[in-house]
This record gives sequence, structure tokens and C-alpha cells, in this order.
Amino acid sequence: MVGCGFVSGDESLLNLTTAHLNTGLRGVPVGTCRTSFVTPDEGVHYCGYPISELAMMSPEDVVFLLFHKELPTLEQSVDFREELQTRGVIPEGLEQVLATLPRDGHPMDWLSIGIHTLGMLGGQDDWREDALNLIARMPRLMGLIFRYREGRTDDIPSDDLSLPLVGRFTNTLDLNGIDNAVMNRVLSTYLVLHMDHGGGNLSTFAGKAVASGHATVYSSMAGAMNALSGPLHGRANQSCFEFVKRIGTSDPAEVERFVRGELEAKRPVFGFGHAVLRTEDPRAAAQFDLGQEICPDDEYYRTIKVLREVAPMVLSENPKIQNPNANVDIASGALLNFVGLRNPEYYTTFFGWARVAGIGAQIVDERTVMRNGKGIPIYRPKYIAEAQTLRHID
Ligand code: HAX
Repeated sequence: MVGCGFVSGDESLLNLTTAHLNTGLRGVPVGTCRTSFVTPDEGVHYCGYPISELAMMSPEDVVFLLFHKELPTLEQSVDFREELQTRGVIPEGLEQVLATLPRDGHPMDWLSIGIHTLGMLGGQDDWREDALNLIARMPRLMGLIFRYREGRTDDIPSDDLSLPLVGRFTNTLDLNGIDNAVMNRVLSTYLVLHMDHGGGNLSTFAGKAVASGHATVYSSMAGAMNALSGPLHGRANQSCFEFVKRIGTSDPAEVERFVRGELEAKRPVFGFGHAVLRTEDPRAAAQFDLGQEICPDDEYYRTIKVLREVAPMVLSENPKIQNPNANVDIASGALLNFVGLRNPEYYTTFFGWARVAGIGAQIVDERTVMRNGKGIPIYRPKYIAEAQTLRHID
């Protein structure tokens, strides 16, 4: 059999073969994206800017870019920070809900429920208002998730709305013996690098699909976070740092032996490879540069530095692997761990926090801008019943 076509009386199916189906919509063009795109050589671009040019900007300015499609002037930047402050007030009742959640539940499940709760308590049923309010409320929600999940519920500092987004998180977290300035720097870079990644990645697509039925931004975003929580998607960054920890050495010969062993055992070499990029991800390079500055002697940083050299060399031996170079997940765990965020179970929540900006902006675009403001209709791809007459083409 070379392929099979479908006979259904529907002309649009005439050239369809089974090879087109059950592929997870891979590569099927379905729409346009106004916030970002990914190229094989420069990776993700936000509103036309390659990520390498944005990596060191503040999260606030990059959120502005995603929503306004241009970088802010100094005055706009100041105004936007004030706007986020006024939007950041958490409605009464969130902490009571967090207090009831199972402490051993995964932090991504807490995040999803937290976002839903914010919607129930303070949703406005307005795409843009809700998207921006949620962005402004995320730092406190994130901090409270850590505090309640870990049972550190006494003496939680009040939310200091005058602080930048990341500062509000570290202020709520209030960890002893931690250099908050360094943590803020790592988290700011992390947020900027992870905010958006085109229109078709699973969590963004899922969030926009839910929104297309006119569910609220909060419900749509909770759905997006559920999609992100899967180990094949956002949770890869948790797996990646667990992988780095397992290596346990920065001796190049030992690291090479480890990488070869993983491949022989048919396990992925985490932190390497990409579906679109064909060079090292600039988001990996930006985090390596930051690590070189803040923690060059950290044991895990030294391991990933060696891995960055060794793994591409070993992976290149397999011609099937289209990109043997480092991806975004290689370095983030080592940096988060260095600044005091030691439990990899939380790492995907930072990814989710960042993505709330990109997904929120894309939902606003799809609901209020596309088709001259009419919005995209409810998502409805076509599925064909297996029983529908299958015709083999030889
Ligand atoms: N380790 C082991 N095998 C790898 C590999 C790696 N790092 N990268 C690719 N391969 C394998 C693939 O599994 C695939 O094998 P099969 O033909 O047996 O299915 C083959 O090489 C060809 O893969 P590809 O076309 O080069 O890449 P894909 O688009 O199929 O996969 C992945 C891209 C990121 C999933 C892949 O490189 C991988 O599994 N990497 C390790 C896990 C990881 O780091 N995940 C985080 C991804 C971060 C990201 O994408 N962020 O946006």
C-alpha cells in the first residue's frame, strides 16, 4: 500500500491520505501569529525582534512589546509599570483556596487551580483587562503557591505593589539567606526568554482553543497550564535539571561516558535538540552568559558547561538527529538552583508564569484583532470516522 484516500462525498478530502492524519496537526498551517515566530537560525523572535536582542530587557517592557507590538518609550515603560501595579491587587479569598490544596500535588496543578481561582474571584469578562490583570497578579500567586505548598504560611510579607513583577515574587517568597538581587536577575531573564514561542506550541494552542469557545481568559489560561504541565512539553525543564543532577561530575570524559550511556539505554539527552532550531538556541546562550557571570564555579553550572561541548559532539554521530545543539532547557535549572530555588518540581511553574504573557497576548489578538476585530471562530478541525469508507491508493 502506498497510501489511502477517503471516499466520503466531501470534495475537500479527495487528495487526503492516511499520512496526513493523526499527526498531532504537525506542520498544518492554521493561522497567523502577531506576537512571535521561530526561525531555524535565530530561534524565537518577539514582534520581529530576535530573542538575543531582548534577553536582558525587563519583563515589564517585554510584556508591553507583546501587547503593543512595539517596545515602549521610557515614558510608556514607566506608565506601564504603574498600570501593572494598579492591576496587581489580589482579590480576597485566594489564600483560603490554596490552604485546602494537597501539599504533595504537583505545583503545576496548584498553578492551574490558582489561576482559575483568580478568575472566579476577580474576572471581568474582558479579554484585554483579564489578560493584563492576570499578568499583574501572577507574581503574588506564584509566591503564595510556594508558601502554602511548603506550609510556610506564617508571617507572609504583604504584597509590595511598588516592586517590579519579579521583586513581588521574591518578596512574597522571602527566603532566608538568599541574595534577592541575584534571584531577581535570573528570574527576570528566565521570564523574558520563556514568554512566547509562536502560535502552535501545545499550551498556546490549547489556551487559544479554549478561548475560541469564549471561555474566560482565566479558564483558557488554566487549560494552557494543564497542557504545559506534560513531560513532553513544559515539564521537560524539570526533567532536564534532574538529568544534570544525575551526571554528578564535570569531568569531560565522565560526562561523555554518561551521555553515551543514556543514548545506549535509549533515553533522551535532555537539554539538546529542537523541532525547529538548527543551531544552539540563543536562549541557552543567554543563560550560559548569565551563569558565567554569576556562578562560574557552581558544580551544576560546570557540568552543563562541559555538557554543552560534549553532547553535541556525541549526538552529531547520529545523522537522524537534526539539531545536536543545546536548547533552552539546558541551563535554566542550574541557574534557578544556584539562586536558591532548589526543587525542580517548581521549574515548570516559572515557565508557566512567563507564558501567561505570550498566551495572554495571543488570546487577545485572536479574540479582538483577527478578522478585522471579529475574532477567530470556535476551533473545529475535522476528524474522520475510521469507519468512513477508506480507499487504498496503490
Ligand atoms: N537525545 C536523544 N535522541 C534525540 C535527541 C536527544 N537530545 N534529539 C533528537 N533525538 C532523536 C529523536 O528522538 C528522534 O528519534 P526517532 O526518530 O527515533 O523518533 C530523532 O533523533 C530525530 O529527532 P529530530 O527530528 O532531530 O528532533 P524532534 O523534532 O523529533 O525532537 C526534541 C525534538 C526536543 C523532542 C528532541 O531533540 C529531544 O527529545 N530532546 C531531548 C529532550 C529535551 O531537551 N526536551 C526539551 C525541548 C525544549 C524545547 O523544545 N523547547 O521549546
